[in-house]
Amino acid sequence: MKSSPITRRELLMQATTGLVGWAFLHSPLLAHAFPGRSGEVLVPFLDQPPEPTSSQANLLDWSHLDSWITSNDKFFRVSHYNIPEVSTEDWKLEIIGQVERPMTLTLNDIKRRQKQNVISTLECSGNHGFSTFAGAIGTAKWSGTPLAPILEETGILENGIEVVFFGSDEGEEEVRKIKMRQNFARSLSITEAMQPDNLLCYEMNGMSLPKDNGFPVRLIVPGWYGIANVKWLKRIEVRDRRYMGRFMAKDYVTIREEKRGGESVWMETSVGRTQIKSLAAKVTHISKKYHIYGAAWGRPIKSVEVRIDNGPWLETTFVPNSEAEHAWRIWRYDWNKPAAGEHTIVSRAIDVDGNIQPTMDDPAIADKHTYWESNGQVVRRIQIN
Ligand SMILES: Nc1nc2c(c(=O)[nH]1)N[C@H]1C(S)=C(S)[C@@H](COP(=O)(O)O)O[C@H]1N2
Ligand SMILES: [Mo]
Repeated sequence: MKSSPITRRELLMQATTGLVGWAFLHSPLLAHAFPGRSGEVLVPFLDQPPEPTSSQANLLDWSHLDSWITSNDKFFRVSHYNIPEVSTEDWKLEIIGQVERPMTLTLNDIKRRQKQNVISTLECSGNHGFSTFAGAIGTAKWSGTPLAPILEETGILENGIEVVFFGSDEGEEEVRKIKMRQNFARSLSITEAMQPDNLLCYEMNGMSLPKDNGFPVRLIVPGWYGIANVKWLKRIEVRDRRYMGRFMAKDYVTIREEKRGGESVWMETSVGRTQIKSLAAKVTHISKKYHIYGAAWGRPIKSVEVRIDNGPWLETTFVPNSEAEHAWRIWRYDWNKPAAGEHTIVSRAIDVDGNIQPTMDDPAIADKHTYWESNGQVVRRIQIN
C-alpha cells in the first residue's frame, strides 16, 4: 500500500471490490471495520435527517456506521468558544493550587511519562433525538499519560476537594452584570479525578490530537459525557471550594421535576457520568435478507434487544472484535423477510448489573425539562418495499 494517506471510505471500497490491501488486514484499528456484504443496499430510516452537511460539528452519520473505531476525520467536534492556536514549543501545563509541590509540564515531559491507551466512546450529552441532534458521538483509541500519578506527585493538601481543568479557549460570560473573560473549565472531585483510566491525552487513533479535538493535550475521562473531557488543557488547579463556572453550574445543567409524594422537587444537576443507551443505526438488505445494525454504550453492556412493531423483545448478536470497557458495542439483528410496509424499530441495552435502558416515558426521562443526558429508547421508523 502506498504511503499516501488513504481514507476509510477508499479502504472500504477496495475491500468490497476485492482489492484488500496489506494495511487493511494488518492495521489493528481498521480491522474493527464491519464493511458488510457485497451487494448490500441501505434502507434509509424515515426519521433520518438529510445527509449531514459540512457542518462544523462533523456529526456521525449513523446510516453509514461501518467501524467500531471512528477515524479522526469523521470524529465529531463540539467547541463552545474559539479553537485556540497552540504551538507545541510554548505549550506548558501548570498544576497548581492546594498541592505541596506545584508542577509545570512541557509536552515532552508528558510524553516521557508512562504511556497508557484507552478505547472509549465520547458522546456529547446534548445528543437527544433523530430529527434534531444525534451524531455527536464517536469511539477512538486515546493515548496519553495517566492523570492520577501526577496528582499524587503534587501531594494534594487535606483541604483540596476538587480538581479544576482549564482549556486555552476563552469567551465572555456575564453574571449579575459582571462581565468576565474566562477559559472553558470543568471540575471533578478528587476521587473522580483519581480514576486510573483518566488520561492527559495527546494522541487519537495513533496520531497527534487534531486541532479541533484539543491539540496538544486534552483530558479524557472514560465513562463521562463529552463536556468533562476538557480540550486544549493549560492549567489544572486543586481547589478548596466547589467550582461554579458556566459549564458546571449554569450550562450543561439537567433540570428534573422529581415527584416526592404529591410534591414536585426541582433538581438541577451538573451533567456527569454517561448512562446506558443504545440506538438502531442502519438497516441494510440483500434481496429479502435484512440486517439491523446498531450501537450500545454508556455502561458496560451485557446484551441488546430489539423490538419490531411492538412485538416481543428479540436478542441481537454483537459484531465481533468490538469490546472494551468504555467503548460502544456494535450489535446486529437478522431480520428475515419483513413484510412490505412501514415498521418501527426500537432497541434497548441491558448492562452487566441488569439495568435496562429506560423508555422515553420513564420518569427518569419524562420528568426532565432539559434535553441533556437523554438516554431513552429511540423508536425509529422505516419503510420496506
Ligand atoms: N476546552 C474545551 N473543552 C471541551 C469543549 C470546549 O468547548 N472547550 N467542549 C466539550 C464538549 S461539550 C464536548 S461534547 C467534547 C467534544 O469533544 P470533541 O470536540 O473532541 O469531539 O469536548 C468537551 N471539551
Ligand atoms: Mo457536549
